[in-house]
Amino acid sequence: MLTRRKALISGAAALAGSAALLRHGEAQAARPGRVAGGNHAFTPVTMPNGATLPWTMVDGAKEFHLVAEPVKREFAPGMIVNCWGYNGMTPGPTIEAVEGDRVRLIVTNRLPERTSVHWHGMLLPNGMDGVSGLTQPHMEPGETYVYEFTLRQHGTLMYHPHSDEMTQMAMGMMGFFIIHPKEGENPRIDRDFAIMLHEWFVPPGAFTPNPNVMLDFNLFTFNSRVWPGTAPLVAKTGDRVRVRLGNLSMDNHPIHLHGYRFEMTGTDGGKIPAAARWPATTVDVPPGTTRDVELVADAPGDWIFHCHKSHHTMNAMSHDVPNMIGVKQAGVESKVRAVLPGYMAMGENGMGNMMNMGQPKNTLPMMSGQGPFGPIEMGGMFTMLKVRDGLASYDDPGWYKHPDGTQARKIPTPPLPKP
Ligand SMILES: [Cu+2]
Repeated sequence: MLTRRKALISGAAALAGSAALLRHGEAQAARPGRVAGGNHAFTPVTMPNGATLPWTMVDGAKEFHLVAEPVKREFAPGMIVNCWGYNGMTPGPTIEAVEGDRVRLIVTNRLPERTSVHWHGMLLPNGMDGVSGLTQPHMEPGETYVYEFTLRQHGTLMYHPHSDEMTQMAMGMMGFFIIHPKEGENPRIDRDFAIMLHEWFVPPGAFTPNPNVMLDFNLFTFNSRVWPGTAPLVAKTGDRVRVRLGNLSMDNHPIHLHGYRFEMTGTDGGKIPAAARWPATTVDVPPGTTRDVELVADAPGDWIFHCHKSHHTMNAMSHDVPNMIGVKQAGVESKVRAVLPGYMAMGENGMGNMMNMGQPKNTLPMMSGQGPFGPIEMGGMFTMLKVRDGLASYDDPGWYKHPDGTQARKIPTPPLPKP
């Protein structure tokens, strides 16, 4: 029999398990295509490497179940991290509803410490705000609390604990709460993605993040995955694409897309009026906010989408390495090896070829990922928008085939002045 937790893990599993989990009414789960939310059509949100939370209609409210608990998360093949999250995952499953809906959120605490859930950005009765000690008692291990309110807004909102926040958020406890506008979308959205940005310090060789770190993080994630473990965002040529970005980490993340201009169309406060938008290629997402950007996918290709802080596209980053760029190290290696067997002189010509050095167990290379033309030399907050003509499905279409005459090519080096 499916356990309840497994039933909540993925869209497919949720559908299969919903009969066991749900007692009354209809089940709603993430699936491709257009679905009805109340009387209003909307395109369901796609959580790359994540899932959407199913609900049942009970006594006039959409009822959602969240379980706060320790979870194991694979950041990329080769690295498993001991995190905390909801329903077996970090970020927790996306809650999706429509403006005007009544929602009931039933939360059980299976953590080793007390918690609460705060509904970030929500217009709600003060007693539903989830601030432990102020608006409710702490939710002790084993206890269940229910939150219930009517959605009076739309936009990209979030949920996270308001109880030992420093530990619980550093361990991965956060999720999206997405509210679609009741009047629908105009223009309509064809692909609607949600990506939670986060940062972690997992000492090399360790399995558990250290929540005491304030600035010097070494892993930077999209939906708690790092490149090359991040799923691509796939769209058909002509699709209108929205990407919703949420940030509950300690830093801002300037997220940049290649090959396109986009507009920021919403925040955790809702839609931005059309007259207030401007074109850009990078959107900065400060801590404690969400940003929605939209574009029309009119340029086929594999376009990278990444944080523009270059240390945030590295894995297992260590910041106390001496800078050896331009330092002549000829002869150094053999001399040092006499006293330190196995010493490698490195970094003289940059660090791009250092991706395959040996590392401690459960530690990813700093940069990795193989592309069609060689190593991509990235990590962390990095994925791709893959746009193709006439796609039959939104599965990963593989690498882009560049039409003749549209790709950089090698030519003989022309004579240059002497350096
Ligand atoms: Cu960043």
